This record gives sequence, structure tokens and C-alpha cells, in this order.
Amino acid sequence: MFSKILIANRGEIACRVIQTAHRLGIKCVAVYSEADANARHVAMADEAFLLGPAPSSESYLRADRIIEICKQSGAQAVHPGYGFLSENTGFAKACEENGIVFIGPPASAIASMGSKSAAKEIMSHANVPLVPGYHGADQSPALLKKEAENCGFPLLLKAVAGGGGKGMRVVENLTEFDEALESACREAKNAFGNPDMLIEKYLTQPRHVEIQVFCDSLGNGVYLAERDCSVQRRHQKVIEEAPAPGLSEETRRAMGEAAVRAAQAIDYVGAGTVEFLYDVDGSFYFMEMNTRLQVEHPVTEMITGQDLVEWQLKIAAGQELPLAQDQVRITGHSLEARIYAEDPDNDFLPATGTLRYLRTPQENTHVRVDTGVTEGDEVSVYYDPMIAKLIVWDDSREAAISRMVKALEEYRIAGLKTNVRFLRNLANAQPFKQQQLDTGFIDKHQALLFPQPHLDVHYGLAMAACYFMEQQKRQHSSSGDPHSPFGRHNSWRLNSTRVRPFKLEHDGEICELNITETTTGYDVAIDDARYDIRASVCDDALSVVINGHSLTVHCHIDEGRLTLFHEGEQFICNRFSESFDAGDHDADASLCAPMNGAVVAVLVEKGQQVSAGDTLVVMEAMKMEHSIKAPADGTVGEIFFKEGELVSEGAELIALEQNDEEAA
Ligand code: MV4
Repeated sequence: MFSKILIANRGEIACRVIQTAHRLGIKCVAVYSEADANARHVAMADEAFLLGPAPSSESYLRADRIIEICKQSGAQAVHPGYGFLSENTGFAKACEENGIVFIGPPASAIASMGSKSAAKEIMSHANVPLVPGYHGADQSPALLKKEAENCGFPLLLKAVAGGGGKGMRVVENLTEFDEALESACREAKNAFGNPDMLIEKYLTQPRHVEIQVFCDSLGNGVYLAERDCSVQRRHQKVIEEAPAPGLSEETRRAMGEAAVRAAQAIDYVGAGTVEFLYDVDGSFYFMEMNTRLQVEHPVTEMITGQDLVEWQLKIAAGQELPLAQDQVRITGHSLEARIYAEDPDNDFLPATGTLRYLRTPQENTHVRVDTGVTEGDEVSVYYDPMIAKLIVWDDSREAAISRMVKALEEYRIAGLKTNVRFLRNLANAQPFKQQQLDTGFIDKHQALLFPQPHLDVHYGLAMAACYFMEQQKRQHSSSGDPHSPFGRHNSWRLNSTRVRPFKLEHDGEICELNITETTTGYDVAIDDARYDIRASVCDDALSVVINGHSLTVHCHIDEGRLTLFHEGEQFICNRFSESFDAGDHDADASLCAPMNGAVVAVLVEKGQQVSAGDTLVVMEAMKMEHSIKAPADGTVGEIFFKEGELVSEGAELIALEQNDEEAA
């Protein structure tokens, strides 16, 4: 077995590989770009080497630099992970030529799966079922048209050099074939430099079922069950599961044995995935073979109890497969959700930003989080914006789904947009629970997957006000001021009869509400509605009973911005400091900016006498002007900002020496 390996990747897969390698007593060398200098995988490794600037082409794709670091560090093998160089035949060859073990298949196996038509030719000889159609070398339009007629309509034209859904075109009937072929060839030529087409019968409701295969260098091959990856969006997998719901034992066996034949037909070694289209009538057809460890491999690990990276390391070290086929066992059901920094409400636009607040569900035998980030990390534009993979397991699919929904509700991220709420609604959707799975699932169930926010806006605002009040009490009581009434643990209430006005911004709207402490909690008035609220805070959890309805939310405040997490949703509001009225402030009060903004007018001078309610400074924030008023009569002290300057929420704007008699 190796004593030291290099992981030529980043993020969650790099962390995941290091975890297993360390468990096996193998030293790990990490490589990183300038943007990843403080990344989790670098911290986890035994040593780390800088590759270069952030862009992948200058870092994680620099095969020469990686080979050089292998030699420099004495790494005997390279784990490529997925993506980057994992299916790059040139890199696999370069490793072989430099006496470095590439933890993956031989370069020849990668090459043979690079072309759809070549792959199909190999599969045909290996007696692997193919979608009816044509994948020959003769690309004359007349021949293709004849083959199209033999195939029948609707059919799919697929670019031989295409992949991942690119270069596919549905042709409904013979009359439109000529034009469709011409344009598909033109597009393929432009996109892939190769106009060649293959023809396939078009399956209208296929599922994507893939088989995990493993082959060792001694000629053994096994399949480790299957995964259903039908829930995709624009050819990106969203939720994967194992085993495939409703797949019979005989179909599993037939598909698995076909997959092993496919792998052995190309002298495969290592972990591989053979993808099939699984049709509604139970038939299955070869789609493509991936010559790497897949993102979704953890669901296979959860139902088989095998560590697939450990298998990869052992096989790459020349050992035989850890299990024979009749020793492979499947237990229970597993799901994986890919947590991404993206905005589902804005066409899933990738999001960037800082993970200002990050709380993951408690991990145990049922819940696993594979992640490459920690709180405070930046999600940048340079790499895939995956934050983590959330994997769950239980005895049944139904129980596993319940764990997934709960775990997603416990996954709390503030600081950038994520798809957590979308994933939670998807896992919780009836059609998903009822196994109505096919590759059109997301398109079909938009209304279910993008519902209106669940949390009532008034409830959100009222809870936010309560949380701010509770926070204020905690801050005062922890201020160390022995005389502060906030520190008393008796039933003393903050000025229990005084109404305290609050100004909150939510979804671009300003809401003014009044909150009053009562003997049992708070009374909140919003517009004409009244809410009697009992509230208690424990760590970041706020538990409330609002007009008899109890619920708990988790809270994160960041520069005056409060995020309430509830059932995978985020209710975000910004607070304007309470409007000032007498008695709210200690003597010599300083007046702070209610939120980030700009000073647009300073209406007083140092030393000037002012009366309570006089406007001292005007700020602009959220496209609105806000007057900072004197809380009491007094003399203007230091003025800390000039007109036009930007200020952060909470910044001290102006000092006010209140007149003595007022402050007494
Ligand atoms: C198909 C198909 C229907 N009929 N082939 C999409 C990308 C590539 N993996 C192959 N794909 C498909 N091939 C025939 N003959 C439907 C798809 C397809 C798809 C397949 C698997 C998972 C998601 C998909 C999303 C759209 C289309």
C-alpha cells in the first residue's frame, strides 16, 4: 500500500479522499490555488503545495506542475477526484510515464469511452443493450435518413463528440429530418469540432440509473448495485439515491452484469460508473460510461457499507477486489442532496459570497456531510459552487426521505444564496415520495418546488423584533454593569408599559411595528394586527408561542441583518435602530447609524445646543432617507462623519452631551 499520495483536487472530494487515506495510515499531499490557501483540504493534508493563481487552467489543471510536486514530495500515487484531470488521458499517461500511480483506470480505458460511437461499438460487442438506432461511421445524409426511417420517430440525433446533454436534438417525423440533421451537424462541428451523429429511438420518460462497477488488475469485476440520478436540472444531478426505487432483483442483476461486461470489455481497472437509460417498460439501455469516482458515490457506500476510496487505493496498489460479487450486500436506502451556492429563485444563478454563518445537521450513522468548506470561507467564481453533499441513510426510502427533509431544515447557511430550501421542498414533495421519478421531474413540478414562502411575514417580523429585544437584554445583562436592570433575573421587565417602536426592512419593504414587554413576554402590533408572544432564546434558537401557535426558528445576526431559519427557509430582515426617545440612552449618548448607508446631511455643528427631537444628521440607506434625531436636549459633541461619507450599521455618527438635569 502507498505511504504517501497526492490529491489533485480541491473541495469536498479532496477532504473526503484525505479522510480515508489517513484512516489507512497514508500521508497526504494537497495542492491548492492562491484562492484556496486557507481551504479545508489544505489544513487536513500532511503537506501542501501551491499550484498557482486561482483560475483552474493556472492551478488544478496544471498536469506538469502536479507531476513535479509528486516528485518533490515523494508521493507515489495521485488521486484525481472528479472533474479537473480525472478523465484526462494525457495526465493519466504522464503519471504512468513518470512512475506515478494514477488512482483510476488505464489511459486507454479513458480514451475508449471518450467517443459515444466508439463506446457503443464496444458495448455492442460486449452484449450490453443499446438504444435502437444507428452509430456507424457512414455519415452520408442518405444513409442516415434510411437509418432514421428504420429507427422510427420520434428519434434523437446525438453528436458523437457530445456529452452531458449537449448536441442532442429530438426529431419528431421524417419530414423534418433533413433540416434537423443539417443543423445538428453544423452545431456539433462548431461545438465539438466533429459533425458526426448517432441516431437513437427517443425515450420520452427515461430514468437515469447507473451501476457502480469495480475492476482490479487481476481481471476481477463486481458491481455494487445501482444509483437513481433521474432528478436532474439541465443535466446537473440534484438528488441521487440508492438503490433505484422499484428496480427488481433480476433487473439489478442484468444491469449489473452488463455493466461489468462493459468494463471488462475495455480492460477496466478501478472505480467506474456505467449509466443506463431505464425505460418505463423496464428495459434499459447503455448511455455512457464514466471513468472516475462519481460525486454521488456516497449513497452506494451507505447501502453497501463499503468505502469506495479505500477500494480505489487498494486496487491501485495492485490488490484484488475486497469483495466477490456474492459477498456484496445492500441494506436500506440512501439519498444525497447537493448543496450549492446558487439562487433557485433566479434561475439557479451561481452565487458567490462569504459563508458568514454555517450550521450543519448533527452527523451520525444516518446523516453524513461531505464538505470542503468551513464557516467564514469564500465561495468564489473560480470553481464549482458546491458547498457540500448531504447524505442520509435509513432502513427504507420513506424513512431516508424524512431524515433528508429534517437534515435540510437543520442545514443553516447565511451570507449567500443557497439551494437548501429548494432541496428541502423537492425531498418533501409528494411526487418524489411516490417515486414519480423521471428526468423531467423538476420541470414537471415547478409549483411544488418553488412555493411561496411558508413563514407568515407578520410572524417573521414579530419574531425578529422579539429576538432583537432579547438580544438587547442579553447584551445589557452581560455588559458587566452591576446596576443594569437588564442583569436582574427577577421578573423585572424593561419599562413594561412603554411601547417601543421598531423599524424593520424585509423584502424591500419598511415595516414599523410596536413592541411592548408584558408579564408573559411581548405584545407586538403590526398594522391592525396584534400578536401576543411568549419568547425564549437558547443559543441561536428562538422559541416562540404567537397567538397560541408555537414554533422555533434559528437566528443569525450579521451587521444588523437578521436571518431567521425555518423549515429550510430564510426570513431576512434589516433593523433600523429604534427611533430615539428620551430615557433610551445614557447620558452623553452617541448616535449610531441604523444600518449601512451614506451621510447625506449634517445639520448641526460641534458645541451647538439642540432640543430633543431635533434632526442632527440625515442618512441615506435602502434608497430612503433616515433622520438621526436628538434623544434629549443637549450640546453637540464630536461629529464623526462628513456629508457623502459611507458608514456601516452601528457606526458612531455624532456625540451628544445631554444636559445634566435631563440625564439625572
Ligand atoms: C436520451 C434521452 C431519451 N432518449 N436518449 C441526456 C444527457 C445524456 N446523458 C443522455 N441524455 C438523454 N438521452 C434517448 N434515446 C434522454 C436523455 C436525457 C437525460 C438522461 C439522463 C438524465 C437526465 C436527462 C435529462 C434530459 C435528457
